[in-house]
Amino acid sequence: MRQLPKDFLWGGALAAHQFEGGWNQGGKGPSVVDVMTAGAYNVPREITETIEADKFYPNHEAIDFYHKYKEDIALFAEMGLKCLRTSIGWSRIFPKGDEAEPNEEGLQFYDDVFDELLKHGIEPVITLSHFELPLHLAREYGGFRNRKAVDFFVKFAEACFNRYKDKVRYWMTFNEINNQMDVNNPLFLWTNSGVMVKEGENVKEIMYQTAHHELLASALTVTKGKEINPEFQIGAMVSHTPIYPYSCNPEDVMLAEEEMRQRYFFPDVQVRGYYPSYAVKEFEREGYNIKFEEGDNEILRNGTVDYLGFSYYMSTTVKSDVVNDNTGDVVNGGLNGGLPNSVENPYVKATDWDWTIDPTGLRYTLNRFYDRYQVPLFIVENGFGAVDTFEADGSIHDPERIQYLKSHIEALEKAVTYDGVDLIGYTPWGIIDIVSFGTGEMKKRYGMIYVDRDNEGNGSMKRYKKDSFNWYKQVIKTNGEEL
Ligand code: P53
Repeated sequence: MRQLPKDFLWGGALAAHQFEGGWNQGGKGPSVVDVMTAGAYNVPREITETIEADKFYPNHEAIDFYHKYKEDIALFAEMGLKCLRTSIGWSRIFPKGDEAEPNEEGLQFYDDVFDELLKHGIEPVITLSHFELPLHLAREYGGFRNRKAVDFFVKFAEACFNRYKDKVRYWMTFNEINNQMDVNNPLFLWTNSGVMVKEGENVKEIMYQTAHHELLASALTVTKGKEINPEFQIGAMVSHTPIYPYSCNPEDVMLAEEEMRQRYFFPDVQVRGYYPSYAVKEFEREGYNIKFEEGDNEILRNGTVDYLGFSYYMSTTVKSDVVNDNTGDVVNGGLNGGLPNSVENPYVKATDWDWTIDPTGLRYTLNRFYDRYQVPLFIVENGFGAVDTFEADGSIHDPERIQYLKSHIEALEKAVTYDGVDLIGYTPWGIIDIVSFGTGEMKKRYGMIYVDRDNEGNGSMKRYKKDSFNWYKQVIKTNGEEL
């Protein structure tokens, strides 16, 4: 009874900027992440104006997949991955973002990577924009606050669709498009959209204008993609941290319901094809002047997604009579989740980075999404970021990671086999150790493959199998029967 569908896509997930390296090779231009230094727990990453010689930018070399991709893909194949989710670095294809023609060397790199994957029977699952906006578009155009970015993005997407139409079936438009709903941390508008907000500007209004442009870009991309290959499955991608009411106090329940709109706003538009009424009311109430052009509503209606991809790491909890003065955000302390009314949930434990561990929250999420949208779902990120110990004999024992993944797989299996949720696949985050997005650290590791590299960029870059490697191999081999 526990059986998952035979074609269930077991895989692993990565993002170009976090593992490729080769940041200025093959004609690649700098992206918004290439000017981000390393931070740490509660130390934000700095966004510098240009690349400064005396600063360390961990994404520049990352784990050097750019040169090691054959070796790494061989390891993925040994693990038995059926798919690999990664992104196409936008600034590898359009180095500045506004060129007339794409960069052939960049296109060729992904041809080589996809061929290598397909040779091993691994299907590439591709995110078009995973925090890799060309820096030039951010600096010269203001990123997605400028409507011109819509055309630049669609052009980039088209170049990818045309080139890889016979190699890639599953696509996603924007990674975690909803991160920027948390306007308290400038990191998110920058990495999602290449947007900086100046003193005195209304950050919420700018965020919604930016969002509108991205929603249009996403919808136009879906429509274009279907013309190029009707077989394409093009999805949205959101970061989902469900918000629980602290108690059965109706005020707590209603607060959680309202706060959840932060999570639902983007997929509501991308899946249903129109703005939800709570957002229309918010724009009216707050007096936001979001510029719509004629035809925009039609674009949104015509470009709805085929499926919803999402990341799930943790849950958070809110209480109506609490107002936090703490500055916690999603990156540093999932507990606070960027919400003013977050409180500790006494029923769940947390990781060393304060991200709660809540497998039931995954089943809950799958059910709520499926009820709301009735489209296939795809868990494209989930995982346990932790410090690993490299033993003298080259082994890495990571029982806590195995436990985390096992409990989340149990939860998704229940959602599929008991609740009847339509789930395409599961790609745990950072299948090989990579640079953390939130903190820029190397020591916050998610991988089942260890990479010898530290926070300062020292190390041999050699790869080693963790205990979780063989464990996951068995999970895939038995289609999730043996956990
Ligand atoms: P790191 C917050 C909440 C959920 C997912 O994050 C998030 C974030 C932002 O930190 O981001 C995703 O590396 C993102 C990946 C990222 C991964 O989560 O900060 O899509 O790029 O690496 C894990 O531990």
